[in-house]
Amino acid sequence: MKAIRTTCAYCGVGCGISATVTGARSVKIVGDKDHPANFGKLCSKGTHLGETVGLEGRLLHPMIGEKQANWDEALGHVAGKMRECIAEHGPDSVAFYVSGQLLTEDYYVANKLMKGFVGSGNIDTNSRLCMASAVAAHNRAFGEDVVPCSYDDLDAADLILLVGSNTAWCHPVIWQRIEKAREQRGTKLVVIDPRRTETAEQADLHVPIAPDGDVALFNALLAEMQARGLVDGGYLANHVDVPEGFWAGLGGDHGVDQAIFAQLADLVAAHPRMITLFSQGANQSTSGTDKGNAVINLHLATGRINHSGAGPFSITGQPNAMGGREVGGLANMLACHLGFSESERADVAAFWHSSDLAPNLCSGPGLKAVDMFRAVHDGQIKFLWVMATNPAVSMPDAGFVREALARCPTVVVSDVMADTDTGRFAHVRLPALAWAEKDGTVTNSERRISRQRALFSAPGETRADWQIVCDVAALMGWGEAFAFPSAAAVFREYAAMTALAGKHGKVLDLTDWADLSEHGYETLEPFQWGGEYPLANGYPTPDGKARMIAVTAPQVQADPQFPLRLNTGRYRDQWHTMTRTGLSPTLSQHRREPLLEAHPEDAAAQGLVEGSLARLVSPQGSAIFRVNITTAQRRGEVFVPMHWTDVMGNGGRGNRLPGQGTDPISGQPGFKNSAARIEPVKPEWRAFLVTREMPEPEGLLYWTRARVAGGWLYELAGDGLIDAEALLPAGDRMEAADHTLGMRRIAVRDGSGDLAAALFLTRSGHLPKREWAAAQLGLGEASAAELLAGRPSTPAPDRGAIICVCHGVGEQDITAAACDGALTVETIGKATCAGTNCGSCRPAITRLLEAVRTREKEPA
Ligand SMILES: Nc1nc2c(c(=O)[nH]1)N[C@H]1C(S)=C(S)[C@@H](COP(=O)(O)OP(=O)(O)OC[C@H]3O[C@@H](n4cnc5c(=O)[nH]c(N)nc54)[C@H](O)[C@@H]3O)O[C@H]1N2
Ligand SMILES: Nc1nc2c(c(=O)[nH]1)N[C@H]1C(S)=C(S)[C@@H](COP(=O)(O)OP(=O)(O)OC[C@H]3O[C@@H](n4cnc5c(=O)[nH]c(N)nc54)[C@H](O)[C@@H]3O)O[C@H]1N2
Ligand code: SF4
Ligand SMILES: [Mo]
Repeated sequence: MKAIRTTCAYCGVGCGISATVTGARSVKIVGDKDHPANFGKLCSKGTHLGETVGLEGRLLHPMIGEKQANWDEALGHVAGKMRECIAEHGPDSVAFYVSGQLLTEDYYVANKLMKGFVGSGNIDTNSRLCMASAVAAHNRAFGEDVVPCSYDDLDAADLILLVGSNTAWCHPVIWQRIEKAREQRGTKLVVIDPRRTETAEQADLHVPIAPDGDVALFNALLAEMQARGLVDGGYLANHVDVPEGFWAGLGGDHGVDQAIFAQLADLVAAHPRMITLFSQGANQSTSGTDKGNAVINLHLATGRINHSGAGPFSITGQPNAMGGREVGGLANMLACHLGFSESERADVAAFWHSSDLAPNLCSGPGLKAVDMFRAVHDGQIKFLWVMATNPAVSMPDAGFVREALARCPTVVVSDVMADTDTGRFAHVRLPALAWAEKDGTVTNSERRISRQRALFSAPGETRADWQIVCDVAALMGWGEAFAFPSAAAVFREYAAMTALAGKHGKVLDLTDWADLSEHGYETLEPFQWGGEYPLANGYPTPDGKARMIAVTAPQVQADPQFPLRLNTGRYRDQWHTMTRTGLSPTLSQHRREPLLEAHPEDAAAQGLVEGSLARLVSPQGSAIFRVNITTAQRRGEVFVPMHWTDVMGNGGRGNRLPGQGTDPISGQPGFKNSAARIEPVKPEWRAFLVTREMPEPEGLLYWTRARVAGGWLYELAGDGLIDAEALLPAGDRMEAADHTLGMRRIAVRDGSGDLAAALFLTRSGHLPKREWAAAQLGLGEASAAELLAGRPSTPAPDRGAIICVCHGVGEQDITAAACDGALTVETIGKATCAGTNCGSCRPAITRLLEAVRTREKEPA
């Protein structure tokens, strides 16, 4: 079998993969040693992509309502509704909500259809929730959305500041690169994050900043550099426009502990080769654009930009967040980094021929995501097409978004999965090709364009996203402009169109690829547009100078009803709304449940103990989580994951809570700093269920499910009696109960005597070990007595939480090895194999080793 080179489905690092197909739907995945983004490395998510390529849960046929339809019916329905809507209510009654998980080719045709032919600006993307503030900051400072750094700069920097980035979990291969640089050349690392994440734990300095304290901190740092004489007057004079009164406006309280601030300032002063990597702690804020500019100001003022090892580096989240920005998928851009001026519009109209086919080029920007869903809610938008994103989960105030979807006369969803929270609101569902089936290009954080290549043929009736859009466009009567014979043809047109960007003074330029042949596209090697330092020859502004932007710290208004600040984000091994990673037993081990992380004093104030349940309440809604008490949280702040959905449970749905507040410039929601409070939840009973089937529990206070090998593990809690019938499959049933303890255990075997399900309930006591119970699924020898006793007759050693998912190594295994003298990540690797494959767990191992060392130092 020949290996096929492709690009990872997940994050914006954009790692190259070498994939060898090993069966009808199976594939062996290794890192591509020749790919300049990862040089052969992959994190846990990339490594386990093979577990997500099966057809379980896939949407394989077009659906109108709950009825399977053929493509002609489904496309006819979509085009018919869209035509009706435009005719009756005008083009702005139609909207597309798309995604950084579309390929550039998909994005290009969707944008062309909406802005060039439907004639509305109403196409926005989930990048609004992700990158919009960085985009706006780039536009303000540089005149164009251009990232001025490359990954190589991480190897060349002497100091790396991470602002609002949990790099070790969310960009693990960049993290490994940073670690290597630290090892090899002593690069210093600072993490600016309110939480002490695994990333922060590894840093030379952790700055536990107050939520949204970044603008004040960076202003203060810049003032400090000025006071120390480190501002680069020559660079400013030649290359930067500084607004009047700028320096006087830098004052103000930064709120960071003075000693920590002094250490930070010393590090920044001592290391001119400095990279500031920023991510969602910066972008997802009502002051996100200002944060980006505060970071960029520091780099411009000190001349730390456009040369090796220096620059402000916004890293992207999704595999093609950058490609979407390039083609113009954001509502406030037209196409190819162009805006809506008369001359830009005229050139775009001429290029797309929309002027003669349909005189329809949109007249200005469309609605940004949050406003778009408001317009759906209030009935202005009557036709919404969602592609490759799950807004019923991932938008802020998701309860409101669900109401909007429920009210919308036509909701079309293109997805790869049959059952998603957003799909449940769809009138039409269109089956798209998934990763490993689709062909096209993605652009990563460093502007590098790589191919995703198909490994398998299209299952069922699935079609490429770009093809689906072109099919609808053809039915609308615009076929001539959408008659692309291949993904390569779309790419060529897009590459040719970037000539317009050049004409209007932009840096984006792919015209060298405008004549790429089919073969050239097939064999395309990863390439970086703009080169390493695309802004080194002047900024794309009228005077060629960058702009410093005066920014001031935001004011926070305390709400006594909701005294806590709610922060949200990601887990190491889950991807967003879990539609794919949630199917992997390996990846599901790291965190099986959505945790509410709270400081010990905040937990104690509500009488919450570790592992209990708590209700998190905001003005928008509430959700129940498992409590995790940790000093990694600052007092007064709590953290929950964004991942859990209706499909995965009724607990942990974090996105019901953040409000609709957005950054006034970028329109990006402030996901990381909402008002909230916590309340204890005291269910009468707790239970868990291991089962080969997938029941949908009803009427419970709390339930979540997680994938395990051979089935699912459910956590359950409720009041009154449990409806065991509704949860358990038919079969040979054995039951044990102890009414004084309020204990109930039920095991169900199938016709061949194998364990099909087991339910364990308690009202006051302990529950058996989940790992052990889950491992009995499907086993014939699982003895009824053992199961009903709730423990194996020969107990296996307790391995604790799984730390290394690749090799299945538990916390206890690592601690035991450490006590035997393996006190480095390397020797732990030799002793247990942990951390020797993808390396994603190495920060967690370091943390355990720290704990063992601290324990050893304590007097017995
Ligand atoms: N495992 C995994 N990796 C992923 C993804 C995933 O779903 N799972 N998604 C991908 C995507 S699309 C994205 S956008 C990236 C996101 O990658 P990251 O931005 O690294 O991830 P987050 O967990 O959203 O948030 C980062 C950190 O910002 C901190 N923060 C919160 N408020 C503030 C603040 O006011 N100031 C500062 N300085 N920090 C703050 C949070 O505590 C959090 O630790 O990850 C990508 N990679
Ligand atoms: N509270 C909170 N909320 C957040 C964030 C946060 O930090 N906190 N982060 C925000 C950020 S940065 C992001 S990027 C968003 C992500 O949020 P979403 O984009 O909503 O999350 P995903 O689960 O990635 O959704 C992708 C959907 O597309 C489907 N899909 C996958 N591949 C394809 C394909 O090739 N074609 C089609 N048509 N469909 C496909 C998947 O099955 C899934 O339903 O969440 C945002 N929401
Ligand atoms: S860091 Fe991990 S998730 Fe991101 S692209 Fe690389 S392998 Fe994929
Ligand atoms: Mo993102």
